[in-house]
Amino acid sequence: FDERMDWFVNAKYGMFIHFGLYSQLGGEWKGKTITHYAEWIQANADIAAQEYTMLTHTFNPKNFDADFIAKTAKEAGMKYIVITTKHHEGFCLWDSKYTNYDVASTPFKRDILQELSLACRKYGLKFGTYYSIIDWHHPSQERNSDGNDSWGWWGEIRMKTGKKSEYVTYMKNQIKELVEKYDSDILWFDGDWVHWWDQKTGEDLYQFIRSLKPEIIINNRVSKRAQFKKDFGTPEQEHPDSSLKYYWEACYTMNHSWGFKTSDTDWKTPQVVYDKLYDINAKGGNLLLNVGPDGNGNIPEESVEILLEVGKMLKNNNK
Ligand code: FUL
Repeated sequence: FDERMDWFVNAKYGMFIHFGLYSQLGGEWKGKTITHYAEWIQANADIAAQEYTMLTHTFNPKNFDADFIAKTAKEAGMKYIVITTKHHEGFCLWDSKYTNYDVASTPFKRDILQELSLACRKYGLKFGTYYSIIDWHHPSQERNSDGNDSWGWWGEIRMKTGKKSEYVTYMKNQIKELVEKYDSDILWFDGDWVHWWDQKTGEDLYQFIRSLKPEIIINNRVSKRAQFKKDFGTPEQEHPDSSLKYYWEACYTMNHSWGFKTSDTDWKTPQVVYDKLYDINAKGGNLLLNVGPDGNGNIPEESVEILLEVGKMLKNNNK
């Protein structure tokens, strides 16, 4: 039992936001719809780094409305929001001192994390930051020429010899920004499966973050998720059928893709979402339910409708 985890356990329900350069493409590249997740399009359509980088010139999600998003989450019965501050593509949604591959170098310029973290405070929501260990843009990493596992070449991206400590320093500097500038309540890591990321490096990073903000909550993908269960487990698009010995949060999409995908219209009904939430909570877990805003910054209407409908159902049942 850990007091630090109190708010998290009581929260039960949160919003995941997948947003990045890929959101502009909606899962399509040069007229073709790509298979699998839209936020993986750089890998799945095998887009050359130079060409992908051009997406910074057109990143201008003018309709991004942090107040609306936080208000919708609140009305939906959610207690926290976790946003992809840097997904595998490496692009940063805040003005980072440590890279130019960030929102400040786009026509949009606005600091998305600043706006969203403030909106969360306004509506009494906790604010969490997703941060990918894998980074397809950082010069320390390169394509694995012999990778042929299920994630493909990019999913097994390799650390260049002698570059690991430089990259870990980059991670620490950026995480310090997330904690100090935006007072992040949850650090949500991802990409722990790459071979060069080991349990020890992850545990050291965990300690480093706790030293910056002792009460912060960190997911288990900070280290190797199969071995490491602190602070909470992260089943993805599935959840255990009974309670567990450790804290956990299941993340789910409302359709299939995390990132915005035009062709992905197979939405779960509000009843299905409600039942999942109920089942997960009954087994002691949280539900982190995803939305993928489009290139203009709009959350798909269907997502908003589902969220608000589930919110009503929760109210009617006094949850
Ligand atoms: C996975 C990622 O590869 C997906 O793109 C998504 O972010 C999901 C929540 O985690 O590991």
